[in-house]
Amino acid sequence: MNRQDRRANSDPRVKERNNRLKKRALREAAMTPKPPEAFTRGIVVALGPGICTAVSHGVEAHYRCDIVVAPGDEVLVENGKVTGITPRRTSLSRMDPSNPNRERIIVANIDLVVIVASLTDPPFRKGLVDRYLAATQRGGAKAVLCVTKNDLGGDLSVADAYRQLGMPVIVCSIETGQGIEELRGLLAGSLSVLVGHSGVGKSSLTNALLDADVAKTGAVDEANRKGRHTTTASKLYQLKNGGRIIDTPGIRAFGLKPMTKDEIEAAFPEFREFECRFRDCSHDHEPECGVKDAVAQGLVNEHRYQSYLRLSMGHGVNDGVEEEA
Ligand SMILES: Nc1nc2c(ncn2[C@@H]2O[C@H](COP(=O)(O)OP(=O)(O)O)[C@@H](O)[C@H]2O)c(=O)[nH]1
Ligand SMILES: [Mg+2]
Ligand SMILES: [Zn+2]
Repeated sequence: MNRQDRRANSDPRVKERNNRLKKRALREAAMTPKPPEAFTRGIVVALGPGICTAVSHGVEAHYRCDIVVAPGDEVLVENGKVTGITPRRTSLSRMDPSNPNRERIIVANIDLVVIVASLTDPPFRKGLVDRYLAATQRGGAKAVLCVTKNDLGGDLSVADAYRQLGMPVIVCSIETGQGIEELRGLLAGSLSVLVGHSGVGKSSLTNALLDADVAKTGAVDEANRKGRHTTTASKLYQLKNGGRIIDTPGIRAFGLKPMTKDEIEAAFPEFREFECRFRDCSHDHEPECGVKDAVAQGLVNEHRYQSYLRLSMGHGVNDGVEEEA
């Protein structure tokens, strides 16, 4: 500071003017849009090769990403690149088809797994529903069964076994609008994922729930009565009621990594009330098995018991039905 400046600084009028200028500069700085923050957190809504799309502070943007993330993950972004994941509250995984002991994460941090299954076209696959249910249980989320295409007819009693488990069951049709409002209500305020065989109507439900035509849907292939693969990647959508849903593509086969005895027991809670002669009864070949008796008396659903046997034998892959065209 030279002598002249010092003199000017001590002048009260100059001081006042300087103060005014400083205040104005501060006001202007506060109003100027800031450059994107170097560090931010976002929620993954979709994935692409080497990139992920995430929403951060209400803004959707693409970020470079070379770590394994899934829709629903909360990620840390540094300078346009995903560098970390917040520990997952829940997840839904399936077996890696090329390595039965490895898991592939489908979605993260979901509150609810909506298992979508049509009554007919394609037919209701109980084994698949039971595997999704076991995977949901394992991943820590809650499950809902959504029976679709009720306008096409079919036997609604397939859902009875699930109602008996205390699982919410919603019967829907996008043709008549049945069940859509009920489903929307159930999803309010939660993060949910729609899973199920391709062609059952997951993307159609997504569109109906959003009241918009955003998810691609496809006609069921007439030749083999299997849904055509139309959704190619999972995507997270925001509902008006604060709910968020993730639409997932059809998968070739929904396999489960071999389950532990505890995980299997947790997945079949309806067996618990029946007593067996042997403490460690596998409910398979042992005499005086309460579970087998319960099945014979119709107290435990036969197909649930068959699903249990397949899973406890480590056969978590499919139920002898080719799952996907
Ligand atoms: N009749 C009838 N058809 C439906 C219903 N929901 C979906 N579909 C049809 O089923 C086909 C597959 O639907 P899509 O939503 O693509 O199934 P996704 O593969 O599970 O996503 C499409 O042709 C839909 O129009 C329904 O409630 N009733
Ligand atoms: Mg789809
Ligand atoms: Zn037993």
